Amino acid sequence: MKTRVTELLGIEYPIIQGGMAWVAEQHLAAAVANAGGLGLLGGANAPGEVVRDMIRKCREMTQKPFGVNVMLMSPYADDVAKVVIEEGIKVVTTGAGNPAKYMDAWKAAGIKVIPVVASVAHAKLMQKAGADAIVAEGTESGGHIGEATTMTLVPQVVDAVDIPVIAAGGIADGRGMAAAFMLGAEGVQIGTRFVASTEAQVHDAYKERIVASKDIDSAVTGRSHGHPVRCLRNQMTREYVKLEAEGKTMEELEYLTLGSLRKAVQEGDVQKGTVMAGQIAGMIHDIKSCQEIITELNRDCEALLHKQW
Ligand code: TUI
Repeated sequence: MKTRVTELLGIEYPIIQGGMAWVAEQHLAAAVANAGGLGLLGGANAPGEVVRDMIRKCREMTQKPFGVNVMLMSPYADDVAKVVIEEGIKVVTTGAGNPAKYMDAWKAAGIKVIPVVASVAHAKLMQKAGADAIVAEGTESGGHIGEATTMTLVPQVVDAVDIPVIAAGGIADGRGMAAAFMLGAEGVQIGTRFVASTEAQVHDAYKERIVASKDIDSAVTGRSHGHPVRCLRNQMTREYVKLEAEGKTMEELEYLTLGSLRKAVQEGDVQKGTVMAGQIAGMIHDIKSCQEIITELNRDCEALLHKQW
């Protein structure tokens, strides 16, 4: 499947791995890259030097292209924005904000810039600012989310911009990928399916929580203070949502989520930790290699796109 996205990124399949905080490190990004997709390292809240180290380690694990996701709410976003240039990274995706202030420097360094957006207005703004492509991320996604669903957001963004659109949120198999193409996307960004992969350096308890989850097992914390985050229901989300309903402020609730993603990813505390995952977790029943995931996605997507109805 050749699209403007495979051309732009020099990859075999139009599949991008999400730049997930604490999850998208060198083992996962290199495995996705080696399987023909675009691997991404997640800058998350890490200092620039930590990201530099991940980039160098990833280079030792793959000859294929990979990128870095710059999480714009990070206190280290400015540092990470510089590190990607210094390290000669060719693709940057951004999340949780507006990357306009970095755009000129990144473009001058020959970086392909792909902002992740959750609205048509932000997509248009990003095209105007010089973005090379856009990830339109629906509210089905895990982590920090917007309001629109993938089904409604993707075609509206496709109509609003000329640059290629990559669909994200709720995609984990060939059916979802084919559906995204039907909506006009030229690539897909996939997160949760890659968390439940053999290569992801994520505690087994986290992967098993995804495998065990059902369709309505996710919850959104932080809606009341404008920072909605989707994760799998547990002791933490129950407590959080209850206190939110009682009108507690973001500051008063912070103790519940401080370091909680790391606690879930690294220590496997899936009760008190934050188990970020998308709504499609309910459809994931096994842990597979990135190679298997990517091969099956493409095979099943292509079969559907060629099917005679
Ligand atoms: O960024 C994401 N997903 C994330 S970031 C993250 S780390 C985190 N952890 C705890 C709390 C908050 C963040 C976990 N998951 N996805 C991309 C995305 N970007 N989704 C929504 C947006 C977005 C939202 C508002 C992009 C832009 C925006 O505003 C634009 C503006 O002009 O500021």
